[in-house]
Amino acid sequence: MTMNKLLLVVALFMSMVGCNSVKQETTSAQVKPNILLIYLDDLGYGDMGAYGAATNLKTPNMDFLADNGVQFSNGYATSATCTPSRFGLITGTYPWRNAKAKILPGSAPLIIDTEVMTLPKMLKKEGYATGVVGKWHLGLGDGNMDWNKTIQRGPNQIGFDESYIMAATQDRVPTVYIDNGDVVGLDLNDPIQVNYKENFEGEPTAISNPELVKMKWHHGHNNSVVNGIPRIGFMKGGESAKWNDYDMADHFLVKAKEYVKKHKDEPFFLYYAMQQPHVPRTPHPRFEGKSGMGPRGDAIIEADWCIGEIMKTLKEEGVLDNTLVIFSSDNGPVLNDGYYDDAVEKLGDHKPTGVLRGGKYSLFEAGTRVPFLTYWKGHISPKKSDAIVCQMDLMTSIASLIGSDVTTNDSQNVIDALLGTSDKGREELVLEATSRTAFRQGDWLLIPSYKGPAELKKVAIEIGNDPEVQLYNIKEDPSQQNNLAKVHKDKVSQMMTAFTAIRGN
Ligand code: NG6
Ligand code: CA
Repeated sequence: MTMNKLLLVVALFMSMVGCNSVKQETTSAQVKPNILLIYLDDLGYGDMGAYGAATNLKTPNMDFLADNGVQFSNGYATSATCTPSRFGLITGTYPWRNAKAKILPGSAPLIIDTEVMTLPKMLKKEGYATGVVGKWHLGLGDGNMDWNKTIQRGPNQIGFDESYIMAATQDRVPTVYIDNGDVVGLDLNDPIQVNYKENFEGEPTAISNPELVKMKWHHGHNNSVVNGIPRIGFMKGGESAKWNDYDMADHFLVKAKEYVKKHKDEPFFLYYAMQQPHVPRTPHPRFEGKSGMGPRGDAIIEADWCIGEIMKTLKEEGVLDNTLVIFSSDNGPVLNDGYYDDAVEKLGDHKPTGVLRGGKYSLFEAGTRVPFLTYWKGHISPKKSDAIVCQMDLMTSIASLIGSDVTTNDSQNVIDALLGTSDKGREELVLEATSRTAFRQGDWLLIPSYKGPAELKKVAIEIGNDPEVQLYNIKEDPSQQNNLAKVHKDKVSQMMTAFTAIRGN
């Protein structure tokens, strides 16, 4: 080789290396976006403007994400109740595989094995800062919980570097915030005790002391009374640590904003698990009357405002175009979930389930089909997508986006659908509701025969039980009015086989 040729080869090599490193830099900058997962509690398929909410239920910030991102019409939670849905979201595994993934009391131990891979662990492995702010409801501790010591098993042991949470739900004790395992504002001279079986001697309850109750209970919710709101479970002590229900949204928002500010210079994952519009609905007084639908509507408007604020923070901190925002809800809607709060009386013509049948707790579509949005400024083009996607898929999908090979048997890679570059989502999905399962395949939904009441009377929701097998074409019949099981017997048996193959029984 002549000197000139050698120089040329070296120059070419250098330029290739140079190019490559530049390219790599850009690519790695592009493929490690921050992830902001905004997760509501009991927001229904029809509970926001872009999904057809009544016009007085104004949700401009949620609608912004829908109008400028991908709005899914077939986005699913894994379950029609909270704990199992969150289990699916965090572990990428069907919740019905874990017998403990049921609505948990506030005293339940952590139901996620600290050894298994999780969404936050996968992100941590890829260099992300990981944080959760808001509702947890996946259990804490090991069954012998002492709330007065640092909690040893919780979000920080399954992949979150930082956590600021409530243990279970707003209607369950203990009614305190927990900051990285420590109860916030606790006075150790007034220790907290929690019991879900029996009351502590001499402590008032909603039954013994009805005069303490400001928000009346309809069913359940008649144990300890905190801030005039009767709860599920008994709690003693911890007076200085008790939260203010009406400040809760503001409180979590401050924590979420602080998290973004603290981690804006590194890739971060923030799981912002909002408490609205789950009961007890306690929007801050400045939102009172805003929806004309009572506290449930006002709480949704409050949640929408919070979303606007966190989006503003992303912008102000200069990370908006490097943040993939994912928005969804843990299960479908319910009106009366145990308190008299006008949710039924003031509903007007609003339809929380949209066109869908059922609601929270239901195997019908409104149990698990929820608003599902992705937004990433400059990277996602606005689109309406009919692809079937499930929250459980976030683990494998985000892994593939950021160059991790983590996956699970159940979590599928639907990243192209999530980014709006493909219309192809899942082919099949098993749906769960209060320990029963149904099967979606393409446009079809199969609900096996289940004994038990057709309707949960107290919440006035049809939960999908029928001694007859049910088969619906939910593309043509989204409201599930025509059971076609007798007409399409072959379809039933073909789907039953595929369903059983996944369920394993
Ligand atoms: C139910 C509660 C309901 C709600 C739900 C959990 C009663 C009678 N009902 O048991 O109010 O707390 O559990 O909701 O206690 S979830 O969204 O967290 O799954
Ligand atoms: Ca819920």
